[in-house]
This record gives sequence, structure tokens and C-alpha cells, in this order.
Amino acid sequence: MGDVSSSAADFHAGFACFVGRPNVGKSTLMNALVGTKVAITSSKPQTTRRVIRGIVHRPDAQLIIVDTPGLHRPRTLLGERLDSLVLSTLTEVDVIGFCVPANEPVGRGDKFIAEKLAAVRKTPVIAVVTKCDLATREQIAEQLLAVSALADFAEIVPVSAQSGEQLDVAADQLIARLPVSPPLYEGGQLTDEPEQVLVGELIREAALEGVRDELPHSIAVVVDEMTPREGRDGLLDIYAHMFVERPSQKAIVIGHKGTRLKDVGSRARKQIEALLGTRVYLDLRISVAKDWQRDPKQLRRLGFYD
Ligand SMILES: Nc1nc2c(ncn2[C@@H]2O[C@H](COP(=O)(O)OP(=O)(O)OP(=O)(O)O)[C@@H](O)[C@H]2O)c(=O)[nH]1
Ligand SMILES: [Mg+2]
Repeated sequence: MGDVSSSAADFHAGFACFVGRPNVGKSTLMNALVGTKVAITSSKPQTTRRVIRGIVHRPDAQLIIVDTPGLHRPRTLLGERLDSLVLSTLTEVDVIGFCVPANEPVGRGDKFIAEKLAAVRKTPVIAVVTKCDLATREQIAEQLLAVSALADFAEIVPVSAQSGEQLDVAADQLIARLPVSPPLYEGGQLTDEPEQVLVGELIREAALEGVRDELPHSIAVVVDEMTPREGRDGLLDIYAHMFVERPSQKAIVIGHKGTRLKDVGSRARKQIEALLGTRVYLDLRISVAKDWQRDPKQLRRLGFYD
């Protein structure tokens, strides 16, 4: 065990949050650093809708990463709620990781966020250039310059969550800015997200696959109940509801003779079984919650509070 008193003085623990435009790879980066899938990811912008915490354990530190929804100029009430969620998170962390992808030019969306970050002056900001596996060396070099022109960052780190390149460097840079503190979570705990929420997210991730246009934004999932089946060891009954905004969307999600919905259910079930380590019976229903993204009452029902 070694000398407990001196190791306690050397232990660092605290919070980092990842911010950036939608779809720049924040959740993928958090998952890669934590080493497991804590947050769902997709090729559709605005996948993350909650503040999700993932925990990185080191012998001398505990880094709690707070993944946030992509920050953008909101077009719906949901968008407004998500933006204010991100902004309030910024003030509560020890260090901010501002994610900008290597393979897209720095643009207005990034400037918009850099301005927001300038407002939380006390908190150090590390710029993380993501998806470097998708860019050439020259592009990465140019991107580092363009990003450094955005603001005066404490550090700029190019990474790839896909190849794993430089992930340790990014983690080190974040950890270096954490205060001396005992661990805040138990060893081995990778997230503090309730199982019911993780399950709902896995269903939504399965539903996002293969749908296009506005539909991804219109999908919400609520898990109503999770109960062990009586008399059947190791079987969990899960009752969940998927919501869309219009009847036409419902038809798309259900698919011809219900094949799409069935497919979504079985893909989600496999993911849930892997997460919980138990067999699952998934009862997945679909309903229309008319224009829920713009309706305060519906938003509350779906768990998005103001
Ligand atoms: N090639 C490559 N793709 C990546 C990398 N990181 C993320 N992606 C892809 O980029 C897309 C978006 O990733 P997410 O992690 O969902 O992005 P996000 O920033 O969390 O998005 P929002 O939650 O919508 O704000 C997904 O298709 C990922 O697979 C990377 O390092 N390399
Ligand atoms: Mg995300």
C-alpha cells in the first residue's frame, strides 16, 4: 500500500468537461478515455442530450469527464435547454476540453463557442483537435494554427479517439489541472448514470441508425420499467417507449410490416444485454408526442427540465 499520508497529498481528482459543436467527437473521446461505452455516439449531429459523466481511474488521479450536448445556435426549445445545460456545466468544472475536429475548417460555430468560453475566465481551457486519423499531417498542422488563433488556450492537443493516438497526452493535460483531492468515486465505477438512463440511450442509439434528415432529432426514448422476471433467473423485462413528433415519422420508424422497429429492438437488446450482463426481454412501443422539441410540457415529461 505504501505511505498513505503522502499518497493522499499526491492524489488529484476533479472534473473536466468536453464542449464543442455537435458531431465533433466529444462522446467518442470520452468513451475512449474511460475505456468503455458510457455515452452513445452517432454520425448524426446532436446525439448527446444529457450531461453524462464518465470516470477515468489512474493510480494517482481520478478524472471525471463530463460530456455535454453539442453547443449550437438553438432552433427549438430543446436546443435552448441543452445550450443552457452546457453553459452551466462550464462553470462547475476544473478544466474544459474544447473539441474541434481536424478535418473541418474552423468556422462560426467554433468562434461562437470560443466566445462563450471566454466568459468563464477562471477555468483553464485545453483545445483538443479531434479525428486526426481523418486528416493529413499538413492539415493537422494548419488546424493547430487556426485553433490557436481562436483564443489563448492553456494547451492544444491533437488526438484520434479512433486510433487512440495521443489520448494519454490529452488525459495527462486534463489531469494536470485537477486539484489535490481524494477520489470522488469508488474504484472501478465508470459512470454515475442510472441504468435506466443508459438503457434508454442505447435504444435511442439503435433507433438513430439508418434514419435521415430531421428524424434523428425527433426521437426520444423513455424507459418506463425494468423488472426481473419472476420465476426466471437472470431475465430482465424492460418496458420502453419511443416518441416521435409526427404520425408520418412513426410510420417510418415502424417500417414495412414492423420490420424496422423489430430490428431496432433486437439491436438495442443486444447492447443492453452486454451492458447489464443479463438476458433481456425488451418491450418497445412507439408513440407520437406532437412537436415535443418545442413543447415545455412534453419536454418535462421526457426529462428535459428548464
Ligand atoms: N474517424 C474518426 N471518427 C470519429 C472520431 N471521433 C468520433 N468520430 C465519429 O464522429 C461522429 C460523431 O461522434 P460523437 O462522439 O457522437 O460526436 P459528439 O461531439 O459527441 O456529437 P453530439 O453529441 O451530437 O454533440 C461519429 O460517427 C463518430 O464515430 C475519430 O477520432 N476518428
Ligand atoms: Mg455526444
